[in-house]
Amino acid sequence: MYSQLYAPVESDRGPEAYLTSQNAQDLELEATGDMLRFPAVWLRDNCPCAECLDPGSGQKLNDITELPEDVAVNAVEDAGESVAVTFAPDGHRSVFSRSWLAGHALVDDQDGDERTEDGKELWRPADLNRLPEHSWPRYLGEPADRARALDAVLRWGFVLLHDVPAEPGTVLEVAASFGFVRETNYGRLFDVRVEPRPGNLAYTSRRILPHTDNPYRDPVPTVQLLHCLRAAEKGEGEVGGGDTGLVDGFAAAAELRATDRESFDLMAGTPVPFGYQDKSTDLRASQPLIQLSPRGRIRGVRFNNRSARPLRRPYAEVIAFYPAYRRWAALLARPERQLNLRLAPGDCLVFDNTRIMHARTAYSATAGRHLQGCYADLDGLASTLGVLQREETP
Ligand code: OGA
Ligand code: NM2
Ligand code: ZN
Ligand code: ZN
Repeated sequence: MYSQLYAPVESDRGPEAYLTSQNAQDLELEATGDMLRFPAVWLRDNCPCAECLDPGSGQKLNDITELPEDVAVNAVEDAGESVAVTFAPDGHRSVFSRSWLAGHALVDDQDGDERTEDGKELWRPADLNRLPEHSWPRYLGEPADRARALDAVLRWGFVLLHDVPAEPGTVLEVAASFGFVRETNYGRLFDVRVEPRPGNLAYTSRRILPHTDNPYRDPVPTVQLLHCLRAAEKGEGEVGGGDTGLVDGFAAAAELRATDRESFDLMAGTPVPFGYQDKSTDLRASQPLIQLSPRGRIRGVRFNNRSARPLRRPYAEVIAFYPAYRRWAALLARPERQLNLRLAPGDCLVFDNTRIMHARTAYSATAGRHLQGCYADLDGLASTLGVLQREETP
């Protein structure tokens, strides 16, 4: 049908859009200096006409099984800002804006997933020029400040909010400012303080090593909030332990991959059972300690020795797993990876529970320390940020 390699088609602006003779199904066009190529079936599936996209909701109406299997680009009219494509065999016509096409160019082999390490700034404490910290009244009052704070959670994995009134229940207002509380067996919110009969080591004054919460849930809550109502006191206003540590699990996993590929592969490839049981709860989930995306990029970490259950794998796998697990834990525990903070009353940490491990030092059981926490999710947080950014750049 097309004898030349590139046949300019019905363009009054010079040969900018082409059908290729090698594959007459494709559209090739120049946009912002690049030659882009789109398969006919892809174009047809993404047709923005009112028959294919519901104009009110913007949702797709078509069904892939109803598109002609031999769909091909039959003609192209390049009007500069927009490009009209007529398809064979049924003559359907679609008009795409050039900027939309440029913004949706096919990419090389990537996940296109901002949740992986590719969407993050990996850190050690020494890399943080300043802490991502914001004042709650300003966060509430100024959308641009709120956007920066939420962006910090996605980019760095955490944000520290100050001046959140140290009143019980306020942590729920913080969660509601960017998303939806994820209620769990611990309630909509939980009190972290010394309890007489603790069902979880969190409710003691023991030290807790770096971990992620609720590894025995699937899916895990992806955001955690910890709001300090009362810091540990030694008496006379002196601080008495209960300091917080944060570790970037993605940065640590990237180091494990770079320095000890075998251990990394074992952490990414071995499902580990986790569980939590009390009189009204029996939660179990089995997932690897390092979760990878379909393209093999780091996408999540789960680490919580308290809640790990006996590994039941073939003998040789168990033998191989333990040294790798020990190396991964040792890497996570390196002091130069841990950011140490001391939460004061009114401070509220918001962090990515699929990436940031948190820890606390021991404190005296009579120190009066009291935090309130709750869980939420990253998708809602990212949505709130997306809307704020839409308002910033109309
Ligand atoms: C927890 C926890 C942190 C703290 O409850 O899981 O990590 O600072 N607590 O008490
Ligand atoms: N608490 C604080 O995930 C865990 O088991 C860690 C969670 C009890 C809600 C503690
Ligand atoms: Zn259409
Ligand atoms: Zn915890």
